[in-house]
Amino acid sequence: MICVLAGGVGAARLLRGLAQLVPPSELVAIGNTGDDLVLHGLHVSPDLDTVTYTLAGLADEAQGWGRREERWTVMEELERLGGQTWFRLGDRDLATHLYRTQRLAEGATLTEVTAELVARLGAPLRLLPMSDDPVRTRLTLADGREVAFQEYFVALRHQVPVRAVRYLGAEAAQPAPGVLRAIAEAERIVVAPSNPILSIGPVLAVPGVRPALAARRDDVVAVSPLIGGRAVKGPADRLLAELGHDASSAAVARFYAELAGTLVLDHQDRDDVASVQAAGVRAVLAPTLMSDLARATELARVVLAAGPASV
Ligand code: GDP
Ligand code: FO1
Ligand code: CA
Repeated sequence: MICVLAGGVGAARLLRGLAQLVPPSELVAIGNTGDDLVLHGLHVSPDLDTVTYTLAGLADEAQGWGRREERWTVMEELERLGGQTWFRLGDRDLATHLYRTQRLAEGATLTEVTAELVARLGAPLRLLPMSDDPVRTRLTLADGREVAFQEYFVALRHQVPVRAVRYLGAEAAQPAPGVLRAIAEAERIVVAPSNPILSIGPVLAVPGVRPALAARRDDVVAVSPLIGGRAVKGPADRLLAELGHDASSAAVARFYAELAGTLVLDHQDRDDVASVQAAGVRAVLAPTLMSDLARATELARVVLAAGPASV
């Protein structure tokens, strides 16, 4: 079994490659829920949905979120009413949030609802939310104001400097059923090339996850989300710099050094190899840009072969 710590797009791309090589029952992703929000009374889980839609072949991959062949009837009418339309929920996507919210109201756990959505939409993996308890990523801006994740990411278009990040609720959260067992039993644990602070940070903040990974450090392979010191998309490079790390794959290695024995980094970052090794992390160079399924599958192969024992 292969276990993947997952955010949104960066994780979804690698998981699609892994799904070409690993049967669905043997591919387990632990998904970030720090991005979750309640809007119009609906529970929205953007990263869980990005993974589910991408693996089911239903994602709008150009946009990076939501469904392809989407329609916007509800948002258009809501706009006419003067309702909240800053966070756009397409008609097809809305069905997911209606379903999730209703099942949660009936007493189902997020773990159960996520498994139902994955099965019904036909995504070839097991997807576990990191926790069934609420954990919410919050950012303190340079001006001292604290905002919720989606206010930073969508309303402010992540164009504002950040002074600090915290994961509200994390201390009191329990790992979802199956999370610690997946980490303990996996042949290989992969930290996806997701935003270390905004996507992987919340997963690591759930009590028990860090020690479980540290105990498997030799079998943990992280993939750097930076290529040539820059994020492929989104604010990962800027955030790392603002929070006192470098914007480099070497800094990503240091960030994960206690948990990951190996870092896969792009050939463009070959000058970082010595610094990665100085952090006590094995460095594996590979092409890491997953611009299509073939390239994602090649990177998935590298990830399975990296580390002390290939799987
Ligand atoms: P989000 O939750 O949708 O923002 O997505 P993630 O946190 O999972 O992924 C965002 C990160 O993925 C960014 O830092 C990107 O640099 C990284 N990323 C996206 N595509 C690729 C890729 O093809 N290769 C690598 N190495 N990183 C990628
Ligand atoms: N991102 C945006 O930039 N604008 C949106 O209107 C928006 C809506 C949206 C709806 C459902 C969903 O699952 C994701 C959505 N996202 C939107 C992406 C969301 O902000 C993600 O959390 C980011 O990609 C970061 O992970
Ligand atoms: Ca995310």
